[in-house]
Amino acid sequence: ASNKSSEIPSAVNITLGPCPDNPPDLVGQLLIEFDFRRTWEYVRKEVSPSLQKGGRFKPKDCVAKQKVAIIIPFRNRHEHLKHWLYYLHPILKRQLVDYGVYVINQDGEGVFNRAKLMNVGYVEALKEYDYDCFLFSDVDLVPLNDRNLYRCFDNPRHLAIGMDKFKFNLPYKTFFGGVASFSKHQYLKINGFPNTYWGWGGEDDDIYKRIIFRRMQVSRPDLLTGRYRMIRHQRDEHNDPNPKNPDKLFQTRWTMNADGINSLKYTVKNIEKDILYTFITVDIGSPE
Ligand code: UDH
Repeated sequence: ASNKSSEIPSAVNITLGPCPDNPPDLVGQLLIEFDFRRTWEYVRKEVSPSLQKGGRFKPKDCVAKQKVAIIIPFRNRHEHLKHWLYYLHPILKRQLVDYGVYVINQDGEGVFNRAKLMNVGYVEALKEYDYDCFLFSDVDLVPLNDRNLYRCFDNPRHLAIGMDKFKFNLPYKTFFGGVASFSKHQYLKINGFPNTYWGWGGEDDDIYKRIIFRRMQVSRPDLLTGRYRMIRHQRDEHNDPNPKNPDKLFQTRWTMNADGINSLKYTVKNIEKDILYTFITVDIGSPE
């Protein structure tokens, strides 16, 4: 009994190794269905274990190579958010990333502005944690394959290349909508996203142009890995196609230097920490 204490090491020093590039628990093709009977209680029970408040997760047996902020532009799509969280949390856990989910909720009933909300997400996420990768996702898009990795690559990455609504193909070659990731460096190189695309349309093409004008390329998964299911819905209120947006695209080369992360202005109204997500309500103003 006298030497019992010497059998117990005074400090257990376990150094975790880096997470593998090919996470071993991925399964490939997934069955995705948007069942209206799925409740919030059920989703919480299924996916909150191992999450930390605010929709945060870290692999427990290895050190993730990237810290990924997942940013969702949002207003009035709670039903979609429920399905998104139900499917994406388990996928992201299997992908072994150190991540947090930020839902950026546009306050009020003004005209929607997707790209500006995504800029807000970038700034707000960085206030919380030293993220080095930013992944922007629409709330109604769920990948059909967990090998479509939600992380950053050598070039800005477009992940949602094969949506079911476009018959699992790109609608056009330079399409950049839906889900995309940027390292901090790549994002800053293009001055973030435009703040001036109010209403539906154009902002994703502007972002594509920024990437090309800054001499980067777009990285993509293959067409099978890049399949997505979109939750069917009606057109939202206060997000009609804006006829001014297509013309703005002729100016991107010049406007991108002054319209972006360097000109972003907004006011945070509220921050709510749920176990499944961080919900940030912001006043982003209205078109000038
Ligand atoms: N979004 C909201 N609330 C809104 C508008 C947009 O949360 O009121 C977000 C949401 O993340 C959505 C994304 O912005 O997924 C893009 O919205 P969108 O309307 O530009 O794109 P989506 O593909 O719809 O969802 C296109 C119009 C569909 C009309 C279909 C008629 N059958």
